[in-house]
Amino acid sequence: MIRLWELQGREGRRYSLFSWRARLALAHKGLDFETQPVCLVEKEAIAFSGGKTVPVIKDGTTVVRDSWKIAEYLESRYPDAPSLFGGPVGHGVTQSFVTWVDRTILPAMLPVVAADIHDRVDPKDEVHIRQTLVEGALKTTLDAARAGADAAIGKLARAVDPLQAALKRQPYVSGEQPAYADYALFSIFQWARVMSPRQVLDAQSPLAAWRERLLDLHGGMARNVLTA
Ligand SMILES: N[C@@H](CCC(=O)N[C@@H](CS)C(=O)NCC(=O)O)C(=O)O
Repeated sequence: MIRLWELQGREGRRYSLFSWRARLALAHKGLDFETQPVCLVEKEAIAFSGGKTVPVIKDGTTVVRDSWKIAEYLESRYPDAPSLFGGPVGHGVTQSFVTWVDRTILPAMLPVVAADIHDRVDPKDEVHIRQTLVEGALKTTLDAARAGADAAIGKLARAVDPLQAALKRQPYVSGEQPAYADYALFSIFQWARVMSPRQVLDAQSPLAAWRERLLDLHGGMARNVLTA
């Protein structure tokens, strides 16, 4: 059985966005896995991986760290299971898309949810989150992040606008069926859903309808979790 190390927040919330990518990639491949929750400050729990971030997977004796490397590993190790990329061109385009998500959509979502994340992480991780996400990445204080969260939703809406247009034409980012590009984008919205009570998307929009389709996939594995 494959094992996945991921983060655990208050009341057992599973909020690591990069781990959601690994979870959905494993489910897409039809692989059984068990999860091993860890706190951000418990680095010794993942020291065997040679790094300090989750997700990490262990498949037999093979250890893979980093969500993109995990997707590439699963695609090459399990070639007969449904494809995450759809061939070499899809592999390349997906990598470009994931980079755009990480450099545009993730930074647009962060000011919306940072204070809410702080409030729902394991108490042991509160200082780490404040120092890394709020004071480090956002270069602000927790109070200012909280006060500015709603205003940041407008900027997020502008950042995701190209996706609203694309998803009017096809049901998934990857076309007629979901694949890894969908999971990478969805992970940002799942991060928000698990940790923040804010409505981050216009409920009538194509992107909100797409998020509902993603929540239904793989037996509703992303829908049926503890949320904010
Ligand atoms: N590029 C990495 C990024 C992973 C990452 O940043 N994970 C976060 C949790 S979502 C983490 O473990 N951070 C460790 C820390 O903040 O100390 C990947 O795609 O797996």
